[in-house]
Amino acid sequence: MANTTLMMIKPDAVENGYIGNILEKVTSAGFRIKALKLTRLTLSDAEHFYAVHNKRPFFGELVAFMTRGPIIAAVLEKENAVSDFRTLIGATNPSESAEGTIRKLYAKSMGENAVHGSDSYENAAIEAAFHFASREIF
Ligand code: FUP
Repeated sequence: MANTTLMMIKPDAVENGYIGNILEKVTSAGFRIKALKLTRLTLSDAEHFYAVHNKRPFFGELVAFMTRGPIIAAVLEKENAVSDFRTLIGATNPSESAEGTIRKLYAKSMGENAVHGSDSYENAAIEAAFHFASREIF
């Protein structure tokens, strides 16, 4: 699982019809799709996935948002996958994201920011195992 990262296309971007545009940006930037699915987080899934933020004031809103509709989960592979993907998606707050980044193009707010990207290879492996069985990763 070296050189991999875990992407989620969040409920806002799915609702707004951006799945295809975002996957096109991702593959054009040189990422190979190793695993991909449309799924929906349960409340306990979202609380577990974002447990690191569970004392933060925005936690309730974050969990409500992430469970309100389907998401895309994907495992992506590329050299420098974690940092290159975070560059491609842009800053957490889309108003601070660089021009041309996925969040600048497709997100409207910090709370609903279109995509997730792992922040380390260690977390990428944990997050990939959260979403996918090993037989679903190619
Ligand atoms: P990122 O790594 O860019 O996805 O951002 P974080 O892990 O810091 O935050 C995870 C999610 O929590 C963000 F995508 C949106 C939400 N969040 C807020 O709503 N408000 C904040 O102040 C920080 C994060």
